Amino acid sequence: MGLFQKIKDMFKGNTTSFDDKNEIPVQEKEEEIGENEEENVEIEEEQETVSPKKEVKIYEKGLTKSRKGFVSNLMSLTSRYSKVNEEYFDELEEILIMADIGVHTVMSFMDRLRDRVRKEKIENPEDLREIIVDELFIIYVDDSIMTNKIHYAESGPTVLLFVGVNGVGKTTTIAKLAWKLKEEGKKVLLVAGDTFRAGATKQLEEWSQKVGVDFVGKEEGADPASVVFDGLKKAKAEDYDVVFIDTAGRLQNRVNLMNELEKINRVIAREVEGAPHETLLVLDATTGQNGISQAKKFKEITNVTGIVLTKLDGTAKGGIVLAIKEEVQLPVKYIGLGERKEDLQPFDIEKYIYGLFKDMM
Ligand SMILES: Nc1nc2c(ncn2[C@@H]2O[C@H](COP(=O)(O)OP(=O)(O)OP(=O)(O)O)[C@@H](O)[C@H]2O)c(=O)[nH]1
Ligand SMILES: [Mg+2]
Repeated sequence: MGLFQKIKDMFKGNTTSFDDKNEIPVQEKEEEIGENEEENVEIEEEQETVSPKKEVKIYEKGLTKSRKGFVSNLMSLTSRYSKVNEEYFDELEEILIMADIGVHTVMSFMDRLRDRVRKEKIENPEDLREIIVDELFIIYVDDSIMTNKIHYAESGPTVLLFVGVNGVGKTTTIAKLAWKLKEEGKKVLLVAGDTFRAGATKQLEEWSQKVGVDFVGKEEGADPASVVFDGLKKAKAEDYDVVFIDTAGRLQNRVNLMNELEKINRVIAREVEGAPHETLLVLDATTGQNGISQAKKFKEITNVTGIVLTKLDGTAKGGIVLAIKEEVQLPVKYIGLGERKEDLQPFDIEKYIYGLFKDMM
């Protein structure tokens, strides 16, 4: 069975794989992280529990823009052509490139698709819908290296370092994930390693209060490595499970950024063996190819172990996940599908494909 069919069976009108017995009660209703709450009414009413079924809904809702953009272009292409021909292929190629999928991925995909069309003698574009989804994503699904699992320390605190350029969503991602882990019963500490931008430390402190976790920070302009040192000392002395380190996105130049990350990493490695356990690069999905080049640069200056792709709810393109896979070769571990704390989700390729292509299924 193809991937498309498998995912369709998993999610579409099939309640057995997501029945309510899997639901985990949330102790109490928390204050929402997001500000534009009117738009969220539909899901919010059902937010009493966090279940796989609700996670699928968050994917569906967060990918609405991409469905209306990328996927509806794809569907209209199928309905405009009665026969698969050269013009059809040209248009398909253009739609995929416009969807941020990345030129290399699109080219090799087009080759495979043409091959299948020839071999299987496919003439009707309708018959290509499933094949397109299968061929686009099969590499991702089959690749076990692309795990979304966070690497936790076997003993002592797990240290998660967050890096990325300014405005991509580092601080809010930390808040969302800190909330999630706290709800799972972990003792969480936030460390304000961004002492560069005015107000950055205060912003993280406010988040720590909102989501109900602890915080370590110093005054603006303090040495970030010394804040990290203080944070890790506290984490070890008071048995924290997870330490989140926020860093500055905006430094005068690349050399400064590199030096600062090196210094922070030295302190982390010295204080906690095997740390940082993850260095998560935060990318803004709405920046497309620019995000890809940020990832390449960060990979050169520090040991990035995974990607958090934010603001997927804000893009009509939806294909950047594939470009990251092809051009950056790092796993996407979390995705941001909106501004509420529940909207940060572990990246799951099957839910993602369903959220994107459900109208075709
Ligand atoms: N719609 C949407 N907005 C998001 C998401 N993630 C973050 N944002 C918004 O992006 C903006 C910037 O987020 P921050 O967390 O402050 O970004 P940052 O990387 O810490 O920025 P600097 O501290 O300036 O480097 C905020 O308004 C967030 O609410 C997401 O998944 N979806
Ligand atoms: Mg920040």
